Amino acid sequence: MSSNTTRRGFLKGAAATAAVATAGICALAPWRHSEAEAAGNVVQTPSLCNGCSSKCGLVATTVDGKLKTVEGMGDHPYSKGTLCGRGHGTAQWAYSDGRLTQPMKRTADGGFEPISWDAAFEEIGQTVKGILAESGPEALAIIQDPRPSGKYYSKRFINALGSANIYTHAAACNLSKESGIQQATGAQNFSVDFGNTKMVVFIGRSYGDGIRPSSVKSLAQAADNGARIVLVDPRLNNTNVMATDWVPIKPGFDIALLLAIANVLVTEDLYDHDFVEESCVGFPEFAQQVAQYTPEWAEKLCDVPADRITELAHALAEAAPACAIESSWRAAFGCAYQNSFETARVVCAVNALLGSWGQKGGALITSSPKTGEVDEVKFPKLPKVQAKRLGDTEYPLALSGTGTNLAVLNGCNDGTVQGVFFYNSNAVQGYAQPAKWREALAKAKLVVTIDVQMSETALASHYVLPECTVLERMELPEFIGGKKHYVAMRFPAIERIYPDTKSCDEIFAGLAQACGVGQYFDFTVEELADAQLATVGTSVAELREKGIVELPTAKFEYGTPAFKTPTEKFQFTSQAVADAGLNPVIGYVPRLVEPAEGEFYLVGGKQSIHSHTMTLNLEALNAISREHDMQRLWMAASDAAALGVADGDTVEVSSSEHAGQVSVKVTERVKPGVLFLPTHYGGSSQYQSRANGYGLNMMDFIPLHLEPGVGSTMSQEVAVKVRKVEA
Ligand SMILES: Nc1nc2c(c(=O)[nH]1)N[C@H]1C(S)=C(S)[C@@H](COP(=O)(O)OP(=O)(O)OC[C@H]3O[C@@H](n4cnc5c(=O)[nH]c(N)nc54)[C@H](O)[C@@H]3O)O[C@H]1N2
Ligand SMILES: Nc1nc2c(c(=O)[nH]1)N[C@H]1C(S)=C(S)[C@@H](COP(=O)(O)OP(=O)(O)OC[C@H]3O[C@@H](n4cnc5c(=O)[nH]c(N)nc54)[C@H](O)[C@@H]3O)O[C@H]1N2
Ligand code: SF4
Ligand SMILES: [Mo]
Repeated sequence: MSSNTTRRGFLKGAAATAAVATAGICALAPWRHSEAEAAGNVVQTPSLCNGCSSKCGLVATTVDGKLKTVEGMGDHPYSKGTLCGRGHGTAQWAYSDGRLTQPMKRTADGGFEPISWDAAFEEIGQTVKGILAESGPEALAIIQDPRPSGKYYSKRFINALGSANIYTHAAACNLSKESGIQQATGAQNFSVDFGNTKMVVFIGRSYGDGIRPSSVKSLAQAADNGARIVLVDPRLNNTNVMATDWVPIKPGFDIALLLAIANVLVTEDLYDHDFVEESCVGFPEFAQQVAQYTPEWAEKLCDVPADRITELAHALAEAAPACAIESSWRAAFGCAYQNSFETARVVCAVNALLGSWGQKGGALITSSPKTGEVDEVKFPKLPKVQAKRLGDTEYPLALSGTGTNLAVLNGCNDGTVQGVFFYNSNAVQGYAQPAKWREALAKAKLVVTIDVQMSETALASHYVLPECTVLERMELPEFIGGKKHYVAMRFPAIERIYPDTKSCDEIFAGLAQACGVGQYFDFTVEELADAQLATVGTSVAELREKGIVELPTAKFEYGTPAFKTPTEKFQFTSQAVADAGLNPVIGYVPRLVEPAEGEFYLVGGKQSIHSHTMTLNLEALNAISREHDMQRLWMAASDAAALGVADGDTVEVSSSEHAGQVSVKVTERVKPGVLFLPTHYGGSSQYQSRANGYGLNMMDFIPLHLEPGVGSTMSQEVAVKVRKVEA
């Protein structure tokens, strides 16, 4: 036997792919160890997937130095032994033909030419120093999609330069939702106690499409336990295999449905008096306001029959406190509408009336672990940043950890921002209308993108710096919260294939050196990782051996949680919301854009094999899309009949902003009057041969307007026309 390793602790339970596979969501053949073993020198390395922000634990197996397979890590709380299809697809990134292999610089004619790292760092450094001298640190900004090393190094880099302008993708994901939950509960998110729940209502969240393997498994367990699982969605999504009810709803009116449920609970005295009296502020004001939101009122807005709303409210009251409105993620109120922030507050209010906060089977608020202080000589502290982050004054309700990245777009337009860095972010294609991002970035003096491929954002940059791919690098420890606490780490499983690529830490250290702040980056990623891990009682060596380590800090118990709001109570009213000029009492806010006669609502959603914009060019995943025509626009059969459109026909979709053609999937699974577009398609980088021009990008259709208070992108505030394109 030629294997030089045995199956180690981190593989425990890795064969447990069954739950996901039986849900029909992602059935990839588990790896056969013996086959690989027969082939040569087998090495297994624990690491973390980078296919999406879940960063599931994985075990990579190489044979003679070449990646053979990846499997979900048995003990990782998100993978629980299973990776989703994207995890398998993105593992191939190292060998992808679409990779960036050396630094690139934009030429005068808009093309790109190779440049050495030294020259790129030097030129970027000079431009940054010029911007600092002329306009100060406020003119610099960085946008990053939080990754284990990325979130540390991008913040340290921009802060070292004296700028507070660091943002994530959240304004195009879950900013409104998390900001709303924060105003009500003090936490940014919550989870449902699926193992014990009797009833859960999903508001436009699809575990079967927007996947995290552990979530699919826990929902499957709830379904097996006989829980009632309600999907409120304008389309019947792929969680349907585990659901008991589909409530088709008019997009952007979930807030009306939820307020009417609250109305029934309050007016019929079905709410939890103890919780409301002991643990809440503002209930009397809320109760007075909610009296007008009757099921009949809601029916006219959201098009769900009043008696169905009443039945849902009664069923929830019956199941309480072992039930909850689930917290959702993006589509319905993460960043979609003018009322997304408020919808999140209403979700929290319903859970409060049900008394489900902290209860078995209810809505749980858990904690997250953190690294402690590390040696200040080796890892020097930065001077305090004096400047305020751009956007925070106009959008005071946006979560402080993320901010609104659209402040950068606005800043480029009005000249306050002149230098922009992107790390692991394709803002141009996904955070607002691409044409508007391109126009804004064209005004900046310096745009630098750190990516693994020529993304649409890279194309809008002066310099493109190639990172080595995920399984070729080590990153800082990733701390994972929940009922239990863990720390895991990304280790390199294969040698770097292209010597001219660098890892996140190396790139930021090089940039910092060139910009005159190199003294803050004089350590290796492994040194910092070890120092951080020592503060929680473990080490790089232990993680390399075990893959993941549980930390003793969680201390979760059922019972009313400590609400970390300014009032230390659950807040039906919020002073911060009042200060932002909005209604402090949780209530109704309408959506902004209404289709005129003959127009449609347009909604989007994930597909199990793609992540946002980044996986579309990967050979295996793109091939699956093409085999099944997954780029198609979903249209209700009755609408298709009225327009004379048959399955597979091509239509032109147009909004005030954009027009484009796509073929149609005619279906009974979408509400009449609503069109559903998968969100991954419509690539426009000519360097991505498979993604370029395949399908439509929903963001092209969306007017640029920001949600009041939080500054989210309002990704579904649009009305579209459709006409059949004659062959
Ligand atoms: N059109 C469209 N827009 C969207 C979405 C969508 O589905 N479609 N989804 C929305 C949501 S929910 C979110 S969370 C955001 C996500 O927005 P982003 O976080 O920006 O995600 P992606 O659009 O996938 O772009 C990620 C970029 O990182 C690059 N990348 C991948 N691996 C690496 C790596 O190892 N290192 C580096 N440096 N770069 C890497 C990819 O090539 C890609 O260009 O987008 C939002 N906007
Ligand atoms: N496959 C895959 N999984 C992912 C990701 C990915 O890119 N691909 N990304 C991860 C990330 S960053 C995110 S944010 C999550 C997103 O996770 P989700 O929010 O669950 O994802 P979506 O598929 O965008 O939306 C879910 C459903 O919302 C419905 N919907 C749209 N508009 C409305 C509305 O107005 N009201 C209601 N009630 N429903 C509506 C859609 O029809 C869709 O079925 O997924 C995570 N997991
Ligand atoms: S959910 Fe899928 S793509 Fe995301 S980290 Fe986990 S395995 Fe990777
Ligand atoms: Mo997201």
